[in-house]
Amino acid sequence: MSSPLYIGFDLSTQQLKGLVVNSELKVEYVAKFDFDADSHGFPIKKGVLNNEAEHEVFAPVALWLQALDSVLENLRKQGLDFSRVKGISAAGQQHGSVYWGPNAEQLLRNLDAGKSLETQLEGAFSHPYSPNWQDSSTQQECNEFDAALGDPEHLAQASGSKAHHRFTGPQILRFTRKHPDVYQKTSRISLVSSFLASLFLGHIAPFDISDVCGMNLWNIKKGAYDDQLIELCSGVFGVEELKRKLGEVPEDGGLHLGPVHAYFVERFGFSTDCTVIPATGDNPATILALPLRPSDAMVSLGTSTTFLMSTPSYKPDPATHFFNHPTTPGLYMFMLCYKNGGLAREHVRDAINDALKDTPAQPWANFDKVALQTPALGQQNASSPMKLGLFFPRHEIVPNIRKGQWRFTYDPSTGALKETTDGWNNPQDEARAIVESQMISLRLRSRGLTQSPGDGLPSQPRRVYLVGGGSKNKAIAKIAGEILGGVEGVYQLDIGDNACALGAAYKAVWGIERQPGQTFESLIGERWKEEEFIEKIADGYQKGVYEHYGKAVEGFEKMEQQVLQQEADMIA
Ligand code: XUL
Repeated sequence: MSSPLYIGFDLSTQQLKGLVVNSELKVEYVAKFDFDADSHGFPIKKGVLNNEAEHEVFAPVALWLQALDSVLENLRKQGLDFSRVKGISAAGQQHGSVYWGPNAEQLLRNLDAGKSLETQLEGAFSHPYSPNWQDSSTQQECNEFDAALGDPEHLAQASGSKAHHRFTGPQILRFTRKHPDVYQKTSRISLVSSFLASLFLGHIAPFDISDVCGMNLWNIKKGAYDDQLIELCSGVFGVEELKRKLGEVPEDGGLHLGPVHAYFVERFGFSTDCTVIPATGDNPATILALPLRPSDAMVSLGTSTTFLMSTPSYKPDPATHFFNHPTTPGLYMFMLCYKNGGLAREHVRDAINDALKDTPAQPWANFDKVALQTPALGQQNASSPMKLGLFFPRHEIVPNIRKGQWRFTYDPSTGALKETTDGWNNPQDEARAIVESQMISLRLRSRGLTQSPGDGLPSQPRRVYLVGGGSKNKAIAKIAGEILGGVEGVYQLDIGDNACALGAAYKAVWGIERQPGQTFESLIGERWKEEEFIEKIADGYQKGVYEHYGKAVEGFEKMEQQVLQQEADMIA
C-alpha cells in the first residue's frame, strides 16, 4: 500500500479534476468539481463571466481556489493516502492569465494549514479575474501583433501561431491599456497552468515550455522570448518590467520545481518529498495521455474540436498552431482548434429528432442511424454531385468566418461548385454532412504533416485516437476513419473525458521516475498496456473510400475560399 502515486490536475473551463495514478499508470482516484454546479458565491455560467459589450470572457480566480480546496478534500474523503503521492503536475486551459499582486509571494510562502486556500489567497491577486480563451476583446491588439513582424505568416513562423484573440500576449497588451494602474501593481503574471503549480510550490512557478507557446511571445526556434513581440506587448511600460512579470522559462518539462509547500503536508498529509513538476496546457497534456507516436493523430471532440499531433516537423502556418512538445525536445505539438464542434452536431441531432417527432432514450440514436444510412458525401450514385457544407453556430476560428450555415454541391469531374440546397434532404442529409465537414477540414489542414505508411499507401496518420464526449459516438468514429484514414484504425481511450488530467498525471510519473535522459515516450511506452487502455472502435483507411474523400477535400477547400470571399465582399 505504500507504492508511489502521482496526481494530475486539469483546470479546465467548466471544472477542476484531480486524477491519481500509480507507477503502472492505472487510475486509482478521480475527484471533480463542477464550477457551475458545485461552487458558491460566483455568478458564473459555464465557468465564466461575460462582458458582451467588449466581447470579454473571464473567470474569477478565487473560484479556482475554492475548487482546489474542494477537490483535495474530496480525494481525502475517498481515502487517498496523500503521503504516497510522490509527484504533482497539472494541465490548465490554455492562454488564460493570472495577475498576482505585490504581496503574492509572501502570502504563498506563509500559507496557514488551518485555513482554506480561498480564504487566505483572495488578496494575492492584483486583478480578480483571468481572461479566458473564449475572450475576443483583442482585435486591435491582434492587428498590432500580426503587423509586428511584418505579417501573420512571420508571426506564425516565430511564435508558432498568428495572432489570436485568446493568446496571452494580445491579452496582456490590452490589459496594460485598460488597467494601467493594476498592471503596474502586478508583481507576476502566470498562465493558468503555472498558477496551479505555484499554489503547490508556495511560490510563483515558471511557465511551461509548451504552454508558453500559447502567448504569441515565445520565439520557438530561438528558444527565448521574441524581443520585438515583448516590446510590443509591454506597451508604454517597458520591456524589463514585462520580462520581470513573465519570468524565466525552463526547457525541461520534467524539471523538479521543488517540494510541495508545507501547507499541503500539514493540511492533507502529503509527504515532504512530494515534488512539483511543471504544469502544462490542457491540449499539450492531452497528447501525454498515451505514448503518442509522431504519425498518430488525436481528435478531441468536446464543446470545441481540437486535432493534435506530435511531430518532428515545424511547419507553421497562420491557419494552425505549433507548440513545443511538453516533454520531448525536438518534437512539436501541432494543433487545430475549432470553436464549433459538439454544439453544431447537437443542433443537427435535435433537428432530426424534431423532424422524426421522436425523443429517443439515447439522444444520438437517430442521428447515428441517419448518418450511417446516408451514402458518403450524400451521393446517391457515382455521378451525382457531392454535398458539402459549413455548419457554424458560433463564429469559427478555422477558417475565420462568422456564424452561419452554407450548403453546396460539388462535381469533382468538372470542378463545378454551386451554393445550393437543391438535392439536400434536410435535416437528414446534414447528419453525415456535418461530421464529414468537420473531418474533411481536419484532413485538409493536417495533410502536410502526415506521411505514407509504406506499401504505396497514401499519406495519412498511423492511428486516429478519439477523446472527449463525441468519442462515444460510433457513427462519428466510422466517418472519421473513412475520411482521416489511419492504417491501424480508429481508437478510443478508455478514460473517456479524463485524457487531459491523465496526461498531467503521466507527466508527473515521468518527471519523477525517469532514468537520466529517458524520454516520456520511452517510459510511458514501456508501462502502457494497450489492451487495457484503448479500444479499437472503427476501421481507419479503406482503399477507394479514402481516395474518394480526397476529391471532396479539394471541393471543400474551394467552398471555404468562396465563403471567405463572400464575407470579404460583404465587409468591403
Ligand atoms: C486552445 C484553446 C482551448 C483551451 C481550452 O488554443 O484555446 O482548447 O485550451 O480548452
